[in-house]
Amino acid sequence: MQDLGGIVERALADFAAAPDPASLENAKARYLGKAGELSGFRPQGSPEERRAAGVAFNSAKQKIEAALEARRAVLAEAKLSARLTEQALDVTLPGRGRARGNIHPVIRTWQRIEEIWRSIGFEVADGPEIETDWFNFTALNSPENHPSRSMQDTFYVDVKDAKGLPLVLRTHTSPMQVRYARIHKPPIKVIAPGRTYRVDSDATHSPMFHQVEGLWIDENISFADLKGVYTEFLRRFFENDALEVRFRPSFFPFTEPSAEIDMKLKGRWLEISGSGQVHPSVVRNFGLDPERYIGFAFGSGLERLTMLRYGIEDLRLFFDGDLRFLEQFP
Ligand code: 2NM
Repeated sequence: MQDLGGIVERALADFAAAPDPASLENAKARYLGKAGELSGFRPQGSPEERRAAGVAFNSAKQKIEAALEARRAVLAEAKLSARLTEQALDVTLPGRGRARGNIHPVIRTWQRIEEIWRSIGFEVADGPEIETDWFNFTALNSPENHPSRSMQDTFYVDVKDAKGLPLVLRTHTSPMQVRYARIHKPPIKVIAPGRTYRVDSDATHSPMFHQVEGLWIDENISFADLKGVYTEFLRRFFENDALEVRFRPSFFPFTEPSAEIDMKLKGRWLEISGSGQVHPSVVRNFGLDPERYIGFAFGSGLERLTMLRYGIEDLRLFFDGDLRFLEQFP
Protein backbone atom coordinates (compact mmCIF):
# COMPACT_ATOMS: atom_id res chain seq x y z
CA MET A 1 0.00 0.00 0.00
CA GLN A 2 1.28 3.40 -0.97
CA ASP A 3 1.90 6.11 1.62
CA LEU A 4 -0.95 8.36 0.47
CA GLY A 5 -0.30 11.02 3.10
CA GLY A 6 3.33 11.30 2.02
CA ILE A 7 2.43 11.49 -1.66
CA VAL A 8 -0.10 14.27 -1.05
CA GLU A 9 2.43 16.18 1.02
CA ARG A 10 5.14 15.95 -1.65
CA ALA A 11 2.71 16.80 -4.47
CA LEU A 12 1.51 19.91 -2.66
CA ALA A 13 5.09 20.97 -1.97
CA ASP A 14 6.15 20.37 -5.62
CA PHE A 15 3.14 22.28 -6.97
CA ALA A 16 3.81 25.18 -4.62
CA ALA A 17 7.43 25.23 -5.75
CA ALA A 18 6.63 25.19 -9.49
CA PRO A 19 7.65 28.67 -10.72
CA ASP A 20 5.71 28.59 -14.04
CA PRO A 21 2.91 26.66 -15.79
CA ALA A 22 5.34 24.34 -17.65
CA SER A 23 7.07 23.11 -14.45
CA LEU A 24 3.66 22.77 -12.84
CA GLU A 25 2.45 20.48 -15.63
CA ASN A 26 5.65 18.39 -15.27
CA ALA A 27 5.00 18.05 -11.56
CA LYS A 28 1.41 17.07 -12.28
CA ALA A 29 2.67 14.21 -14.51
CA ARG A 30 4.81 12.89 -11.65
CA TYR A 31 1.72 12.37 -9.48
CA LEU A 32 -1.37 12.11 -11.69
CA GLY A 33 0.26 10.91 -14.94
CA LYS A 34 0.07 7.40 -16.40
CA ALA A 35 3.31 6.42 -14.68
CA GLY A 36 2.75 8.79 -11.78
CA GLU A 37 2.85 7.92 -8.13
CA LEU A 38 -0.91 7.45 -7.91
CA SER A 39 -1.05 5.01 -10.85
CA GLY A 40 -1.27 1.26 -10.31
CA PHE A 41 -3.59 1.59 -7.29
CA ARG A 42 -4.71 -1.99 -6.36
CA PRO A 43 -6.69 -2.09 -3.13
CA GLN A 44 -6.27 -5.37 -1.29
CA GLY A 45 -7.69 -7.26 1.66
CA SER A 46 -11.28 -7.73 2.78
CA PRO A 47 -14.12 -5.84 1.10
CA GLU A 48 -14.18 -3.39 4.02
CA GLU A 49 -10.45 -2.80 3.79
CA ARG A 50 -10.67 -2.37 0.00
CA ARG A 51 -13.52 0.12 0.33
CA ALA A 52 -11.65 2.12 2.98
CA ALA A 53 -8.53 2.12 0.76
CA GLY A 54 -10.64 3.36 -2.21
CA VAL A 55 -12.06 6.21 -0.15
CA ALA A 56 -8.59 7.16 1.07
CA PHE A 57 -7.22 6.99 -2.47
CA ASN A 58 -10.01 9.18 -3.90
CA SER A 59 -9.58 11.70 -1.16
CA ALA A 60 -5.82 11.87 -1.74
CA LYS A 61 -6.37 12.25 -5.51
CA GLN A 62 -8.93 15.03 -4.97
CA LYS A 63 -6.56 16.91 -2.69
CA ILE A 64 -3.81 16.74 -5.30
CA GLU A 65 -6.17 17.79 -8.11
CA ALA A 66 -7.51 20.69 -6.05
CA ALA A 67 -3.96 21.82 -5.26
CA LEU A 68 -3.08 21.59 -8.96
CA GLU A 69 -6.08 23.73 -9.96
CA ALA A 70 -5.31 26.27 -7.27
CA ARG A 71 -1.65 26.52 -8.34
CA ARG A 72 -2.68 26.80 -12.02
CA ALA A 73 -4.95 29.75 -11.16
CA VAL A 74 -2.20 31.44 -9.15
CA LEU A 75 0.34 31.06 -11.96
CA ALA A 76 -2.14 32.28 -14.63
CA GLU A 77 -2.95 35.29 -12.49
CA ALA A 78 0.77 36.00 -12.01
CA LYS A 79 1.36 35.74 -15.75
CA LEU A 80 -1.48 38.18 -16.50
CA SER A 81 -0.34 40.73 -13.97
CA ALA A 82 3.24 40.45 -15.25
CA ARG A 83 1.96 41.19 -18.74
CA LEU A 84 -0.09 44.13 -17.50
CA THR A 85 2.93 45.58 -15.74
CA GLU A 86 5.13 45.06 -18.78
CA GLN A 87 2.64 46.68 -21.15
CA ALA A 88 1.62 49.36 -18.73
CA LEU A 89 0.11 52.50 -20.28
CA ASP A 90 0.88 55.67 -18.45
CA VAL A 91 -2.18 57.75 -19.18
CA THR A 92 -0.58 60.79 -17.56
CA LEU A 93 2.11 61.01 -20.30
CA PRO A 94 1.55 63.77 -22.89
CA GLY A 95 0.25 62.58 -26.29
CA ARG A 96 2.66 61.98 -29.15
CA GLY A 97 0.97 64.73 -31.15
CA ARG A 98 0.26 64.74 -34.85
CA ALA A 99 2.17 66.88 -37.30
CA ARG A 100 -0.18 69.53 -38.64
CA GLY A 101 -0.18 69.97 -42.39
CA ASN A 102 -0.83 73.35 -43.94
CA ILE A 103 -2.03 74.72 -47.22
CA HIS A 104 0.54 75.33 -49.97
CA PRO A 105 1.02 79.10 -50.44
CA VAL A 106 -0.11 78.98 -54.08
CA ILE A 107 -3.27 77.09 -53.14
CA ARG A 108 -3.82 79.59 -50.29
CA THR A 109 -3.67 82.33 -52.97
CA TRP A 110 -6.17 80.34 -55.06
CA GLN A 111 -8.55 80.16 -52.09
CA ARG A 112 -8.23 83.86 -51.29
CA ILE A 113 -8.77 84.82 -54.93
CA GLU A 114 -11.98 82.79 -55.08
CA GLU A 115 -13.16 84.40 -51.84
CA ILE A 116 -12.50 87.93 -53.09
CA TRP A 117 -14.02 87.46 -56.56
CA ARG A 118 -17.10 85.72 -55.17
CA SER A 119 -17.65 88.71 -52.90
CA ILE A 120 -17.45 90.98 -55.97
CA GLY A 121 -20.18 88.86 -57.60
CA PHE A 122 -18.14 86.47 -59.77
CA GLU A 123 -18.84 82.75 -60.11
CA VAL A 124 -15.97 80.25 -60.08
CA ALA A 125 -15.71 77.90 -63.09
CA ASP A 126 -13.98 74.55 -63.22
CA GLY A 127 -13.04 72.49 -66.28
CA PRO A 128 -10.72 69.93 -67.87
CA GLU A 129 -6.93 70.25 -67.85
CA ILE A 130 -6.74 68.21 -71.06
CA GLU A 131 -8.39 70.25 -73.82
CA THR A 132 -9.21 70.09 -77.46
CA ASP A 133 -7.30 72.26 -79.91
CA TRP A 134 -10.49 74.22 -80.57
CA PHE A 135 -11.18 75.25 -76.95
CA ASN A 136 -7.52 75.90 -76.13
CA PHE A 137 -6.50 77.76 -79.32
CA THR A 138 -8.97 78.22 -82.17
CA ALA A 139 -11.89 79.60 -80.15
CA LEU A 140 -9.48 82.11 -78.62
CA ASN A 141 -8.33 83.51 -81.95
CA SER A 142 -4.95 81.87 -81.82
CA PRO A 143 -3.59 81.91 -85.41
CA GLU A 144 -3.17 78.49 -87.07
CA ASN A 145 0.64 78.91 -87.27
CA HIS A 146 1.18 80.64 -83.93
CA PRO A 147 4.36 79.43 -82.15
CA SER A 148 2.39 78.68 -78.95
CA ARG A 149 0.69 75.86 -80.90
CA SER A 150 4.02 74.18 -81.64
CA MET A 151 5.28 70.99 -80.01
CA GLN A 152 8.10 73.10 -78.52
CA ASP A 153 5.68 75.19 -76.48
CA THR A 154 2.68 72.99 -75.74
CA PHE A 155 2.33 69.51 -74.27
CA TYR A 156 0.37 67.34 -76.69
CA VAL A 157 -1.44 64.16 -75.67
CA ASP A 158 -1.26 61.10 -77.89
CA VAL A 159 -5.07 61.04 -78.23
CA LYS A 160 -7.04 62.72 -81.00
CA ASP A 161 -10.30 64.65 -80.70
CA ALA A 162 -13.37 64.30 -82.96
CA LYS A 163 -11.69 66.58 -85.54
CA GLY A 164 -8.63 64.32 -85.62
CA LEU A 165 -6.47 66.88 -83.76
CA PRO A 166 -4.34 65.85 -80.78
CA LEU A 167 -5.56 66.88 -77.33
CA VAL A 168 -3.40 69.38 -75.41
CA LEU A 169 -2.63 70.12 -71.78
CA ARG A 170 -4.34 73.51 -71.55
CA THR A 171 -1.86 76.37 -71.82
CA HIS A 172 -4.18 78.84 -70.06
CA THR A 173 -7.53 78.67 -68.25
CA SER A 174 -9.35 80.62 -70.99
CA PRO A 175 -10.85 77.42 -72.51
CA MET A 176 -12.82 77.08 -69.28
CA GLN A 177 -14.29 80.51 -69.89
CA VAL A 178 -15.23 79.58 -73.43
CA ARG A 179 -16.99 76.49 -72.06
CA TYR A 180 -18.68 78.54 -69.35
CA ALA A 181 -19.80 81.32 -71.70
CA ARG A 182 -21.30 78.83 -74.16
CA ILE A 183 -23.67 77.41 -71.54
CA HIS A 184 -24.57 80.53 -69.53
CA LYS A 185 -26.62 83.55 -70.50
CA PRO A 186 -25.21 87.08 -70.00
CA PRO A 187 -24.65 88.90 -67.81
CA ILE A 188 -21.67 86.61 -67.16
CA LYS A 189 -19.22 87.24 -64.35
CA VAL A 190 -16.86 84.35 -63.84
CA ILE A 191 -13.31 83.53 -62.85
CA ALA A 192 -11.45 80.41 -63.93
CA PRO A 193 -8.58 79.45 -61.64
CA GLY A 194 -6.54 76.31 -62.23
CA ARG A 195 -3.47 74.43 -63.33
CA THR A 196 -1.96 75.19 -66.73
CA TYR A 197 0.94 73.69 -68.68
CA ARG A 198 3.64 74.97 -71.00
CA VAL A 199 6.93 73.47 -72.20
CA ASP A 200 9.11 75.80 -70.22
CA SER A 201 11.38 75.12 -67.29
CA ASP A 202 13.95 77.50 -65.81
CA ALA A 203 14.42 79.80 -62.84
CA THR A 204 11.29 81.76 -63.70
CA HIS A 205 9.14 79.15 -65.51
CA SER A 206 7.64 75.87 -64.40
CA PRO A 207 6.06 73.38 -66.86
CA MET A 208 3.01 73.32 -64.56
CA PHE A 209 1.82 76.59 -63.12
CA HIS A 210 -1.43 78.19 -62.00
CA GLN A 211 -3.53 80.89 -63.58
CA VAL A 212 -6.66 82.76 -62.79
CA GLU A 213 -8.58 84.38 -65.58
CA GLY A 214 -11.74 86.42 -65.33
CA LEU A 215 -14.53 87.18 -67.77
CA TRP A 216 -17.28 89.76 -67.55
CA ILE A 217 -19.89 89.95 -70.32
CA ASP A 218 -22.81 92.35 -70.39
CA GLU A 219 -24.52 94.80 -72.75
CA ASN A 220 -23.18 98.01 -71.41
CA ILE A 221 -19.84 97.77 -69.64
CA SER A 222 -16.53 99.49 -70.26
CA PHE A 223 -12.83 99.37 -69.42
CA ALA A 224 -13.70 101.64 -66.50
CA ASP A 225 -15.82 98.83 -64.99
CA LEU A 226 -12.96 96.35 -65.48
CA LYS A 227 -10.52 98.78 -63.89
CA GLY A 228 -12.91 99.26 -60.97
CA VAL A 229 -13.31 95.57 -60.13
CA TYR A 230 -9.69 94.71 -60.82
CA THR A 231 -8.39 97.52 -58.62
CA GLU A 232 -10.76 96.35 -55.87
CA PHE A 233 -9.43 92.81 -56.28
CA LEU A 234 -5.76 93.87 -56.09
CA ARG A 235 -6.36 96.12 -53.08
CA ARG A 236 -8.10 93.29 -51.23
CA PHE A 237 -5.51 90.70 -52.27
CA PHE A 238 -2.53 92.84 -51.22
CA GLU A 239 -4.43 94.26 -48.24
CA ASN A 240 -3.65 97.80 -49.27
CA ASP A 241 -6.61 100.19 -49.78
CA ALA A 242 -4.42 102.80 -51.45
CA LEU A 243 -2.75 100.46 -53.99
CA GLU A 244 -2.29 102.31 -57.31
CA VAL A 245 -3.22 100.51 -60.52
CA ARG A 246 -2.61 101.50 -64.13
CA PHE A 247 -3.53 100.04 -67.54
CA ARG A 248 -0.92 100.05 -70.28
CA PRO A 249 -1.58 99.16 -73.96
CA SER A 250 -0.55 95.65 -74.99
CA PHE A 251 -1.48 92.83 -77.33
CA PHE A 252 -3.23 89.47 -76.95
CA PRO A 253 -4.86 87.53 -79.79
CA PHE A 254 -8.11 87.03 -77.81
CA THR A 255 -8.65 90.66 -76.80
CA GLU A 256 -8.78 93.92 -78.75
CA PRO A 257 -7.82 96.36 -77.41
CA SER A 258 -5.57 94.75 -74.82
CA ALA A 259 -3.82 96.15 -71.77
CA GLU A 260 -1.26 95.12 -69.18
CA ILE A 261 -2.33 95.86 -65.63
CA ASP A 262 0.44 97.29 -63.46
CA MET A 263 0.43 98.05 -59.76
CA LYS A 264 2.73 100.23 -57.73
CA LEU A 265 4.70 98.36 -55.10
CA LYS A 266 7.33 100.19 -53.02
CA GLY A 267 7.45 103.03 -55.55
CA ARG A 268 7.90 100.75 -58.58
CA TRP A 269 5.39 99.80 -61.26
CA LEU A 270 5.09 96.01 -61.57
CA GLU A 271 3.25 94.12 -64.27
CA ILE A 272 0.71 91.88 -62.57
CA SER A 273 -1.94 90.89 -65.15
CA GLY A 274 -3.04 91.02 -68.74
CA SER A 275 -6.49 92.17 -69.78
CA GLY A 276 -8.59 93.42 -72.62
CA GLN A 277 -11.90 93.68 -74.39
CA VAL A 278 -12.79 90.24 -75.67
CA HIS A 279 -12.25 90.10 -79.46
CA PRO A 280 -15.55 90.03 -81.45
CA SER A 281 -14.58 86.66 -83.01
CA VAL A 282 -14.08 85.20 -79.54
CA VAL A 283 -17.46 86.60 -78.41
CA ARG A 284 -18.94 84.84 -81.45
CA ASN A 285 -17.23 81.61 -80.37
CA PHE A 286 -18.96 82.08 -77.00
CA GLY A 287 -22.18 81.73 -79.02
CA LEU A 288 -22.99 85.42 -78.46
CA ASP A 289 -23.63 88.36 -80.79
CA PRO A 290 -20.63 90.75 -80.59
CA GLU A 291 -22.87 93.61 -81.78
CA ARG A 292 -24.94 93.22 -78.66
CA TYR A 293 -22.52 91.92 -76.01
CA ILE A 294 -19.24 93.34 -74.83
CA GLY A 295 -16.79 91.30 -72.81
CA PHE A 296 -13.82 92.11 -70.65
CA ALA A 297 -11.25 89.56 -69.61
CA PHE A 298 -8.15 89.43 -67.49
CA GLY A 299 -5.60 86.87 -66.48
CA SER A 300 -2.67 86.47 -64.14
CA GLY A 301 -0.40 83.85 -62.66
CA LEU A 302 -1.05 82.58 -59.14
CA GLU A 303 2.66 81.97 -58.55
CA ARG A 304 3.47 85.59 -59.39
CA LEU A 305 0.65 86.93 -57.20
CA THR A 306 1.88 84.71 -54.35
CA MET A 307 5.54 85.77 -54.77
CA LEU A 308 4.61 89.44 -54.67
CA ARG A 309 2.30 89.04 -51.70
CA TYR A 310 4.85 87.22 -49.51
CA GLY A 311 8.08 88.59 -50.99
CA ILE A 312 9.19 85.18 -52.30
CA GLU A 313 12.16 85.57 -54.66
CA ASP A 314 12.49 82.17 -56.35
CA LEU A 315 9.64 80.44 -58.18
CA ARG A 316 11.27 77.02 -57.70
CA LEU A 317 10.58 77.13 -53.94
CA PHE A 318 6.93 76.40 -54.76
CA PHE A 319 7.79 73.08 -56.38
CA ASP A 320 10.68 71.74 -54.25
CA GLY A 321 8.49 70.44 -51.43
CA ASP A 322 10.98 71.74 -48.83
CA LEU A 323 9.19 71.86 -45.46
CA ARG A 324 11.48 74.61 -44.19
CA PHE A 325 9.86 76.81 -46.83
CA LEU A 326 6.33 75.41 -46.77
CA GLU A 327 5.98 75.57 -42.97
CA GLN A 328 6.33 79.35 -43.11
CA PHE A 329 2.78 79.67 -44.45
CA PRO A 330 0.41 78.66 -41.65
C1 2NM B 1 -5.10 87.23 -70.23
C2 2NM B 1 -4.97 88.50 -70.77
C3 2NM B 1 -6.04 89.03 -71.50
C4 2NM B 1 -8.47 86.24 -71.32
C5 2NM B 1 -9.30 86.27 -72.40
C6 2NM B 1 -10.26 85.34 -72.15
C7 2NM B 1 -11.40 84.96 -72.97
F1 2NM B 1 -11.75 83.70 -72.74
F2 2NM B 1 -12.43 85.72 -72.68
F3 2NM B 1 -11.10 85.11 -74.23
N1 2NM B 1 -9.99 84.80 -70.97
N2 2NM B 1 -8.89 85.36 -70.46
C8 2NM B 1 -7.28 87.04 -71.11
C9 2NM B 1 -7.19 88.29 -71.66
C10 2NM B 1 -6.25 86.51 -70.40
O1 2NM B 1 -4.12 86.62 -69.51
C11 2NM B 1 -2.85 87.20 -69.45
